[in-house]
Amino acid sequence: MFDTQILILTIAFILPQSTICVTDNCRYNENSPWMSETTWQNGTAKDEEMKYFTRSDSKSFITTNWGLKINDSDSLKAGERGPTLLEDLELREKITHFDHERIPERVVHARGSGAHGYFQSYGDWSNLTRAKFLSDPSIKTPVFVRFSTVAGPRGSSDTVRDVRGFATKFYTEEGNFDLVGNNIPIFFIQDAIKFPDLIHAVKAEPDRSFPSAASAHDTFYDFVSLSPETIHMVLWVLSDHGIPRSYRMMQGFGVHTFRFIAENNDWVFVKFHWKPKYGLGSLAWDEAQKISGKDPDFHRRDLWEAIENGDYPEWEFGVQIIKPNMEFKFDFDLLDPTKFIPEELVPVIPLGKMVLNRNPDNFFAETEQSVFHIGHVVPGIGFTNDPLLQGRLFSYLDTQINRHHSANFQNIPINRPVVPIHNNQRDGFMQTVVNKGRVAYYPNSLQDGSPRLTPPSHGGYKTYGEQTGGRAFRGKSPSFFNFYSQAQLFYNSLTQIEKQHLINALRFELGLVETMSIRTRMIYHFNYVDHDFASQIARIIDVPVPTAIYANLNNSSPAVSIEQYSRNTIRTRRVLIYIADGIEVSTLNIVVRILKSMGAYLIFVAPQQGRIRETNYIASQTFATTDSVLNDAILVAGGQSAIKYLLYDYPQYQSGQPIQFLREAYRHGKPIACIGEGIELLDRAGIIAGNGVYVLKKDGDAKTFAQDFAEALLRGRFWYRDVLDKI
Ligand code: HDD
Repeated sequence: MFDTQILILTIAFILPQSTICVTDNCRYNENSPWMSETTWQNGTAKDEEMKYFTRSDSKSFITTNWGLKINDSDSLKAGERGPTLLEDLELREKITHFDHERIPERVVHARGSGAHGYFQSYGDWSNLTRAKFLSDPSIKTPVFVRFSTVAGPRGSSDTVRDVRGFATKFYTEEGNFDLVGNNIPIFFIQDAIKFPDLIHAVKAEPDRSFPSAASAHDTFYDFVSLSPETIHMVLWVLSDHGIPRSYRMMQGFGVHTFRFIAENNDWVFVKFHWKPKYGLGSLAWDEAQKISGKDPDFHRRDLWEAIENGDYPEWEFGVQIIKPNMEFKFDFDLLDPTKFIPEELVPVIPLGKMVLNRNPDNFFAETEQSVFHIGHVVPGIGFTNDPLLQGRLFSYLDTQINRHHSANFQNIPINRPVVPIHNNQRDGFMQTVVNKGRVAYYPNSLQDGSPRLTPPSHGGYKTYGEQTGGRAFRGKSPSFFNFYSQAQLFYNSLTQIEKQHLINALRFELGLVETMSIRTRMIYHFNYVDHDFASQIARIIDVPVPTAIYANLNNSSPAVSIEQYSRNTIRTRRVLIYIADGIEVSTLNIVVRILKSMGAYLIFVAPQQGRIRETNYIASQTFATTDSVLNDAILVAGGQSAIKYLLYDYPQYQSGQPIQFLREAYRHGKPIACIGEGIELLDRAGIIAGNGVYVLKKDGDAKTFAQDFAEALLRGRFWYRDVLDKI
C-alpha cells in the first residue's frame, strides 16, 4: 500500500533546499534580525525584537491614527455653542478607540503582573533533554514571566489568600516554551473536566457577585467538601503559601509530571521547580487583609520597584528526575496532579537560573496581551497522560481566541517567538503579516515544497511515541483514589506556628460559611488528615468534635515548610525608620550604613515629609502615607526631643500612629529596634525587649546592635511572641 507520509517526506527532501535552516548550527537565522551572537550571549534577542514594535511619543506631534496632524484639541461644533458635527472624524476616531480599549480579562488569573528577563543554563543537559536552551551555558534565553492571583478579577487586590500563578515564556531558538505553573506543587482536581466547576465555585457567587477574590464562602466549600481530591490543595492554599510576601519570594512548580527526551530518545519523567534566590516569605493573614486596603498593588509594586532598583528577582530552575522504571514505585500515581514528590525522596537537581531585569514598557501591550499555553513546548520536552494536563492542552488555545478575538494572537509582539514563523496559516482578524506568493498549502511543488518539514535530527519536534490503548472509559483510575495521605504529610511537615496559621485560616474561612452541613463535611474530611487538627477547627466553628477514626502516620517532608526554607540575604527587605526633628544622628548613621551595605531598603518616616532639621535625613513618608504592614521591620532613631515630638506633640493631630505601627509590627512578628530614647515609644506600646526586639542603650555598641537587627531581618519573623496566636 502506498504511504502518503512517505511521499510527502520524499517530495520535501528531493526538492532543492531553500534558505530554510535545517542544520545544527542554524541558531542565528538570517530571517530573524534580532538573533545574533551578541543578543544570544547577553539575553536580549527578545528585547531587540520588542524595540522594533515600541513607539515613543516624546518630542512628537499629535496625529490621528491615519497620520493627520491635529491643530486643535477641541471638537468641531456647529457654532460656538452648537452641537458636535458628524464630520468631526478626529473626535469620532478618538472616542471610538477609547470605547474599545478593553479586552476580556482572563477567565482565571485575571490579575497579574509581568517582567522580562533571561534564563541561563548551568551546563549542557543534553544527556537529559534535547532542548537547546538547556544545552549551552554561554547563551541567555530571553523570558517573560507573569505572576497572578487566580480567583479575583483584574482590579482586585494582590494580597488576597489564593494560589499564585507563575507563568514563564522562554523565547528559545527552537520556538517558545511556556511553563505555566503555580506557586504550589499540586492542584485541586485530577481531571480538567472539573475545572469549570471548581472555578465557578470559588469565584464570586453568581447571583450576588460577592465575595470577590476570596474563597471564604459557601459555594467554594460546598464544592470542596463534595470533592475529597481537593483537600490536599486546600491545606496548601490555606497555609502561609497562600499569602506570599512577594512574587520574588515564592516558589514555582510545573505541577504535572512532564517528560524530558534526549537526542537518542532516552527519556525520563520530570517535575519542574523554581526556587527563589530571595528565599521564601509570607504575610500574616491580618497583615494581608490590611495591605489589601493600604496598597492593593503591593505585589506588583514590589516587583516593579525591585527591578527598577537593579535588585533583580532571581530563581533557580530545577527538576526532579524519575526514571521510567520508577513510574510505579510511589504510593501515588505520577499522573495524579493532586500529589507531589517529596524532595526528600527525589532531590531537585538545579539546571539553571532565571533573572528578571526589565519592567514592561506598556502593561497592556505586554502583560495583559501575553498569552501562555501549556502546549507550547520545544523539542526535548513532552507531555504525559495526566488528565488535568491533557484538558489544559485544549483550554489555553481556546481561551486566547476569546480574549483576542482572533487566531492571530501570536502576531502580538510579546507573544511572537524570536525565531521565524513559516506555515500556511492565513488571514483572520487583524492579520499583520504580509505572506507573499501563490502557495498557502502543503505539500506543494510551486514553492520548492516550502515551507518544508524538519526531521527530528535537525530540530523538528517529535512526539514521544507512548504506547496507548484500552477501552474508552469515563472515570478515575483506582490509583487516583488516595485523597488524604499527602494532605496529612503536608500538615505534619509544617512547623508549630505554620500549623497554627493553617488552623486559624480554616477557622476564618469556614467560620464565614453559612451552611452548617458544609462546615460539618469539611471537618469530616479533616478528621482523616489529623484528628487534633480537625478538632481544633471544629471547636471554634460550632461543629461537633468528631471521633478519631484514622491514625496519623507521622511522615513528613520538611522541604514544604516556608519557615524552614533557608534565606541568605536581607537585600530588598523594607525597614521603616522613625525620624523627627531633634534625632541623634551619630548612632543612626552607623546603623543606616550597615543596613544599606546589606541592601536593605530604608524608608524614612516622620511627622512631615522633607529634610529633618540640621541633618541630611529626608523623610519620604509620613505616618499617614506608609504603614507598619507595608514594611518588614521598624527602627526608631534616638534623640530626646525627637522622641518627645513623636510621643507627645505629634499624636495630637495624628492619633498615635507611631505607637500603633510598633504594636502591629510586634503582633506580626517583625523585628523592631530602638536607639537610645526610642525605648520610650516601646514602653508606651507595651513592648518589652527580647524575641526580635532590640534596644541600644547609651553605652551600647551600635555595630553589634545593627548586626543583631540585620540577623533578625534575615530570620524574617518572630512568630512565637505571646500575642501571635491571634493572627
Ligand atoms: Fe490554568 C491561565 C496555571 C489548570 C485553564 N493557568 C492560567 C495561568 C496560570 C495557570 C499561571 C495564567 C497565565 C497567564 O499569566 O496568562 N492552570 C494553571 C495550573 C494548573 C491549571 C498550574 C494546574 C496544574 N487551567 C487549568 C485547567 C484549565 C485551565 C485544568 C482548564 C481545563 N488557565 C486556564 C485558562 C487560562 C488559564 C482558562 C485563563 C487565561 C489563560 O488561560 O490564558 O485557559
